[in-house]
Amino acid sequence: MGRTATVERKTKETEIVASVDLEGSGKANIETGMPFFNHMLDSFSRHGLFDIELQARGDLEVDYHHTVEDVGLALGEAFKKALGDKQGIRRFGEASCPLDETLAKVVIDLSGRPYLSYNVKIRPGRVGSFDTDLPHEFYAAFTNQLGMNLHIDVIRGENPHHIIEACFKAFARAMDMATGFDERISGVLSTKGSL
Ligand SMILES: [Mn+2]
Repeated sequence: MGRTATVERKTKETEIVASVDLEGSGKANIETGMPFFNHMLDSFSRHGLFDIELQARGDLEVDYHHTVEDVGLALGEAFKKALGDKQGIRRFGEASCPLDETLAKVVIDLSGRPYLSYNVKIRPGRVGSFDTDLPHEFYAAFTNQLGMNLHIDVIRGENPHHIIEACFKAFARAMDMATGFDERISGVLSTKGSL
């Protein structure tokens, strides 16, 4: 049985359709209107081995902020729907990814309780046309909508493109681990019996 979900989000600021397949192979079809953000979401799909289709149209002429945040909400909701009751999944995931001088570490608990700890020192500015503080908005929205505990730590790094990309790759790999099955787990991995 495939774990898939499609989510549509429409507001005065953005219109988003997002589909995810947790049993994918890393195929992505993503258009957000922001080339660098497309590149990061592509990387998330590829390295998490999730199939993701995402079309977002937003008021980019106002600011990228609305669209980045709403893409995070849509993907968080899609992952939540696709995960369902979380039977048999590992629940915890972690990964470290290097990219040249940068080393990023991500730890996830799909606990149902939203909490983001974002420890990323990055110089203010832009990568292409993409503000370096926008990933924080994306992760906050994703965390709140999915209900996960997400810790992101950049252990070292200088280049903003490398820092942001290493975080997305580590996030992808940690999410793949957390959402994946372990055949030794029966039911839901919680002493409470639910997540
Ligand atoms: Mn890159």
